[in-house]
Amino acid sequence: MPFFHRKRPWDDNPSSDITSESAYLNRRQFMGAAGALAAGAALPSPILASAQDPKVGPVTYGDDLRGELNSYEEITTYNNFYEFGYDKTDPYRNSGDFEPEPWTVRIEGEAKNTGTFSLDDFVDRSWVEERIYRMRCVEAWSMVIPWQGIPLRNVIARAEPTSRAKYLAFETVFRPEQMPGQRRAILDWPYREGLRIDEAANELAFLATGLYGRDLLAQNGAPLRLVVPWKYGFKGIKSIVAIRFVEDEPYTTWRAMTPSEYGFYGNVNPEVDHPRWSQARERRIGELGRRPTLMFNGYAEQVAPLYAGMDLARYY
Ligand SMILES: Nc1nc2c(c(=O)[nH]1)N[C@H]1C(S)=C(S)[C@@H](COP(=O)(O)O)O[C@H]1N2
Ligand SMILES: [Mo]
Repeated sequence: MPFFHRKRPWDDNPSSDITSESAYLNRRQFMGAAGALAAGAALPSPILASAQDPKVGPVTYGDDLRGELNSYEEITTYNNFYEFGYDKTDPYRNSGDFEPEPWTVRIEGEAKNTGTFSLDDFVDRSWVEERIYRMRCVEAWSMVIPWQGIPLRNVIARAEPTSRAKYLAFETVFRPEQMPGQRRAILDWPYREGLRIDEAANELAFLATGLYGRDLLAQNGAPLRLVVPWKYGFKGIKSIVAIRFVEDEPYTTWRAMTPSEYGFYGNVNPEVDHPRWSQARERRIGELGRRPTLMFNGYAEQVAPLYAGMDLARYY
């Protein structure tokens, strides 16, 4: 069964998609019921089996946010992805030449199981989950997005890092012929990001392959992108081709460009302002007015222990 299909009717026209959002929500409800049944039922049923789409998987986080979901159109037409240009609509307008398949991911550095993997080998389908997460950009806008993908901690466990591995360094693909923004020196390409290894092993850290039950579109970081919902969006590196286990804090693109504005951590924090944007409040896309920013974007319970004893105004 082809997992990474491209070119589907909705690829070209996200706005025709309102009906399939409700279809998605209904299917989710059905799968929830099927899952509950399957757990308690003795008899396997062919109808229930067909509802178990390996691309979607069980909802493991954020069911309580289902009522706040942004629309598929909002999530796929209002983006930051400078490889395709500066403006919010550039990523969906300028990504028509981008080819997300075939795709390979390199696992490198301080780990036992390094190598180059095809995406199908990299994404173990039995790991696929759905997670509804808040997403908060440092520019003070936010969304709620239903992702599908795999826990980053599973990838780390499979790689078997050595004791020298203290950080993970991620790298975006470099393809100026398919990514018009990369033909100019907007950033120091390729885009790079990193996490401390204990952050990367946190249960919330996720590698997304899809959203709303469909493969990721180019503008959202096809075919594989990082999602770390307690951090500002710039940490969520898109179109990943390499994950390297390293001993020292890695180079990260935005911090290297403007260290006074961007740190290594990028944790959402209403009390630490960005020089150009107050972080106390945020604009949820689709809402009028502003809402208060939540500490760690609402995920303090899961991640605050990672930063115990650290001065968050200094390690921003
Ligand atoms: N390679 C790459 N990854 C990137 C970016 C980028 O410009 N290039 N922008 C980041 C920023 S600033 C944000 S807010 C999120 C936006 O993700 P979304 O467009 O899927 O909402 O992607 C992040 N990942
Ligand atoms: Mo961002």
